[in-house]
Amino acid sequence: KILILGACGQIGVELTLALRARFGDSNVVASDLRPEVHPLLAGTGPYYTVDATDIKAVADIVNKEKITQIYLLAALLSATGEKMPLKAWDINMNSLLQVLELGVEQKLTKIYWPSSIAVFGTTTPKQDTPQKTVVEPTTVYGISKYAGELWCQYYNRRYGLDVRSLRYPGLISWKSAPGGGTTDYAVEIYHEALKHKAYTSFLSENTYLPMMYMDDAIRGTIELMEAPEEQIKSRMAYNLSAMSFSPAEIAASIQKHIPDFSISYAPDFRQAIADSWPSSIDDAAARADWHWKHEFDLEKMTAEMLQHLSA
Ligand code: VAH
Repeated sequence: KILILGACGQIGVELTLALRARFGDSNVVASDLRPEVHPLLAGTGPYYTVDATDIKAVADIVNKEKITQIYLLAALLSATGEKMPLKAWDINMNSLLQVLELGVEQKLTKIYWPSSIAVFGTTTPKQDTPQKTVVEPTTVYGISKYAGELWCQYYNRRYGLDVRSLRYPGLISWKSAPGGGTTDYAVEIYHEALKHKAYTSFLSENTYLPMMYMDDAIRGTIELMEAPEEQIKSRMAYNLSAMSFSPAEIAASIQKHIPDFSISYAPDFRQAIADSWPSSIDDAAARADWHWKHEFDLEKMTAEMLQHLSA
């Protein structure tokens, strides 16, 4: 039975839906800070309001629901993290450390914890960033994600805990809204294109970033978690990649559907965060170890996003 912490977030909603479709609604327990469950999850399975850093409350759910796996998605992302560094560190790290400890105590069979390409910094090779390279994160979010990867590897080596992780690129989804990320422009742009046929990007036009459609990210997560343990060669997070594009390129892909859509640029504090990240990622390890392959490119994603958002 799976417990999802942070089930109402951008990834959480989609992962909860996908796991419930796979294992049955009652076998996937959703939880988040908010008192009301996300509308898309309402009535489809158990929900608890819980703070992922309150390990006693989390342990109570684990015992009550006989949980055997935890997916810990609760976190403050890059842009929010820069506004409240110590809170971001506290939420991102204390939730993880307590869940890892609980995993050992309760002998959980598997734990999932997302990392991000945000672990890479300005000293990392920017193109085709390898799985193993210089990793010097410059945001609190990136620092917490890399530190978290090292803790996951520690708990696997020391206690044999089967904890797995992925370095997600920017994720684009329509079912759930992103929150506090630097790549969120790539979600906002579709909503604005349909509403106003115009969008002002907070990243400059040639800011190339690794990106992925949410369907690919969810499928990759489930494929990673279901891979036989002996295929998991890295207990740091796996690089995961699909495509890279810039605001100018995503705007051009939208203009193929909405010819009079226009984009303007007003870079803000998030530009410096984006500039510290790679432009493209080498995910050869994921492709070799557990046969990862992406399915959505920019054109296919834009068609899907506009179709679903205008339905
Ligand atoms: C963020 N969406 O912008 C997240 C992600 C690589 C970006 O980690 O912070």
